Amino acid sequence: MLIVVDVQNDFCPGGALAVPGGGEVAAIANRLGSRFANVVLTQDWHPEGHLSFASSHQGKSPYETIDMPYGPQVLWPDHCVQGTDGAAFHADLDIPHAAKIIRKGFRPEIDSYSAFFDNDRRTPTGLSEFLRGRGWSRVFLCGLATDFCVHYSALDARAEGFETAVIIDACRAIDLDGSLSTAMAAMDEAGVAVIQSAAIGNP
Ligand code: VGL
Ligand code: ZN
Repeated sequence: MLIVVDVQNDFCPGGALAVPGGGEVAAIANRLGSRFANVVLTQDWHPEGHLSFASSHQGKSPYETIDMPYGPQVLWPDHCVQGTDGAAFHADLDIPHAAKIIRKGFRPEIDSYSAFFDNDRRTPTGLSEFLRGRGWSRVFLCGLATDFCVHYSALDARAEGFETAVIIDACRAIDLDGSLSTAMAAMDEAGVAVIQSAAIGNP
């Protein structure tokens, strides 16, 4: 099955937290989506004033890191606020047979990069149970951003016992202070396969 991570306007050029080349992922994800019978989409979905926003912390600027009770947290520009155009999926994303949309990051005081758990690593989104309930043991990931939500989703997929592959040419990265190389090393270490979309035949 395929998980398409956060292909939303705010992560695409013109958006509040634009990922370089982010918009290119929509068409690639559509092509991939047509090869998979089973697809889940994720959607970053923050309330106004979310604690991952720099604007919620006096004197702090976007891309600074602070300590939260659950560990270090990068502060972001306000993005993917529930119900806004920035939180909507990119207009080109077209995978009508996607069976489920996992919304994440909706608790005001905690971020959620992963499609499986909030950043405290404790609160599940329910995705593992959904996948297991259908007997799916292998997940492929694509989307935004390689070094944040794709990365953490891939690590959690492995930790939850799923065979996991990231389709790297169908992802784009933020790359903040070396975060992309850190993410690639962590995924390698965890046993996440990194593949090209050309390798997808009939999964
Ligand atoms: C993401 C930063 C903040 C992502 C979400 O989708 O990778 N990154 N919220
Ligand atoms: Zn976010």
